[in-house]
Amino acid sequence: MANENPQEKNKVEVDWSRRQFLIGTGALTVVGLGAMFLNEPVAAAVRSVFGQQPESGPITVLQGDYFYIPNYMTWRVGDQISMTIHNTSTTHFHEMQIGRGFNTMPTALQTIRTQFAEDFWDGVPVTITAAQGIDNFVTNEAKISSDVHPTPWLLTQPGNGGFSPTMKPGGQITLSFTVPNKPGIWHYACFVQGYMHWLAGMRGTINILPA
Ligand SMILES: [Cu+2]
Repeated sequence: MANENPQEKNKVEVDWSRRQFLIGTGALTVVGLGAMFLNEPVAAAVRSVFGQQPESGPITVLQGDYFYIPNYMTWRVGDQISMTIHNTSTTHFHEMQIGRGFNTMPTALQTIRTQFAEDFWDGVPVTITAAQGIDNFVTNEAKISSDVHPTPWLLTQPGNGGFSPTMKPGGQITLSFTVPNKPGIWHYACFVQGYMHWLAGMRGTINILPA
């Protein structure tokens, strides 16, 4: 009963392969455009079409003047993450706050976004497993379980901004944590030199999926 015609079988496989090739080429083209322009509407369209697997385990976030790579991440509640933040700049200090909303400060010229209004790290246990070239570290309401004393850097407490390490050029830090039950869209940003780094594009988005 089975179709034993080798030519017919071969034809089907060729068609299937060509179809896969065309889909793959199209995906690469669109992803390439999204990466080239780092254009949020394009990037969002790429993600909606092709989906995004949650990152977990060891991940690296590179800081530059003035951007993050990646500028979009997907995490899942309960996942264990070991995030290394590396400042690749040779000239500038950079930080990475994660939060939602903005605290703003009106000035004569414009409203300055000074930090996030809601700190993602509030109440989150965090372990620092490696650090070098840190300028200062704001713990805010995160629960730092690693021994950060004596500090090779300036450690500052709540009231000085959201949880954030600020890296000197070339500096890096590794933070280990379990993604807390805070699903939804969060943002990360560098507020060093005020609004300027954020305005220049030093920001990203984290989509946290429910467990
Ligand atoms: Cu910066």
